[in-house]
Amino acid sequence: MRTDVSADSIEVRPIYILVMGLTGAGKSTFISVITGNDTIPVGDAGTMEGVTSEVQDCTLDYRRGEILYEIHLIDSPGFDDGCDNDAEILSRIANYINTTYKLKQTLAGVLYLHDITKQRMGGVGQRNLRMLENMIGIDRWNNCTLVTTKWGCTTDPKGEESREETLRSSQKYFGAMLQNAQQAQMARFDPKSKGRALEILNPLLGHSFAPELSKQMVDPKGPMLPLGETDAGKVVADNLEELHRANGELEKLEKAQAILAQKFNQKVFTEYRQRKDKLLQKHRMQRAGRWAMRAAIIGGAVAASVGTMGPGAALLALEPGYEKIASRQRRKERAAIAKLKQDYKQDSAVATKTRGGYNPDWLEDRRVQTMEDLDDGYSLKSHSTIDVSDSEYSYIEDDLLEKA
Ligand SMILES: Nc1nc2c(ncn2[C@@H]2O[C@H](COP(=O)(O)OP(=O)(O)OP(=O)(O)O)[C@@H](O)[C@H]2O)c(=O)[nH]1
Ligand SMILES: [Mg+2]
Repeated sequence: MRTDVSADSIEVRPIYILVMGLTGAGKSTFISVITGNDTIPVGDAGTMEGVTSEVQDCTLDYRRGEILYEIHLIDSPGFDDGCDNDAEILSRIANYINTTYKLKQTLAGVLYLHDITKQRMGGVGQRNLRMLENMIGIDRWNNCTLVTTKWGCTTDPKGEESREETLRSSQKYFGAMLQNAQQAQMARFDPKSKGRALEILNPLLGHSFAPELSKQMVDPKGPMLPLGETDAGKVVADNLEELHRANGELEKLEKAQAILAQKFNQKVFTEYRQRKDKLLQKHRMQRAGRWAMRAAIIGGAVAASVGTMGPGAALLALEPGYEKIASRQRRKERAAIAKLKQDYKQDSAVATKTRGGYNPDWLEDRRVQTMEDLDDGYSLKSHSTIDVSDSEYSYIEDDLLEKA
């Protein structure tokens, strides 16, 4: 079914998919299963270890026809019952998606994970859903997939089915998003099947949208609101006031209010982007210099030995001494990028008064698109590769080709 595709004709397309949900819903598990990356920590129910506290980016290369999707799955910290930190979690997610938006990177979709074994969805779950709805924006809900997890983990399969039906039909739960003109999708996650997990991602691959939260916070044509005045932020802010009235914990309230008062810090963003561009330009020139040097070495060696050794001489001609220098230079370049990222994280944490700061992944150079570029010192971290043509997932591609 599959036709051969040459390396030249493949287009690399980086896209971002945000994974959200309450703590323990299975976000990290989903990402670990789909990327095959078993180093991602997942929660241990007993000890609370493995809880994700920072926004994290895990990349999966997924080829469909002539497009190589570089899918960035963004693992986010889960909202939980202690609502004191709702503001902090929302601000970390906001910082990530706002940066993605500012860099014109493609946000393809949001997966919202929900644990089907939960007997009921309490206040925190419902608040989280309202925040999600407002964060995306009503006319963009088709970019969201509501994914239920932990199927078969109770002794009552009928109960699981009936909870799914309640989620689907009630306006309090998923109903609003599913019965909208731009409707969200619903899916089930099975950790035993990577193939089916990929099918959850498939419909989102061609999407690209601007979340309402970023339109309200960072779009220069928009109102440039602080977090707490955006529609999503208001859900948190209103709840904080209620909490305060109920148990009057002033210190926590003030901390959360400070976070909600935060605006996207344009100054730090612009300054670091300029510094990054300068650094990468320098590295690109060094890289060009390295290749020129190699060409010179090969040229000289070929001229000297091709007569005696034949045309294969070029392959033997790379000067090992020079490669040591080149590799030292590449190491220095990597260290400089790592330092810049670290500084950015720290400075943005100070500027926005949040723990963690902005996710430094925007410093990765999206213009680096070929394997040669990657080999030559630019790091795109934690890559997992699935070539659908060579694996058990090939049926997905066949299926799509049939539909095309
Ligand atoms: N059987 C089964 N277990 C699951 C499934 N999804 C998650 N788990 C388990 O549920 C626990 C919590 O999963 P995590 O992936 O850490 O949840 P999370 O959403 O990342 O949680 P936070 O990082 O705290 O926000 C882990 O022990 C997982 O092994 C599922 O679909 N089936
Ligand atoms: Mg997690």
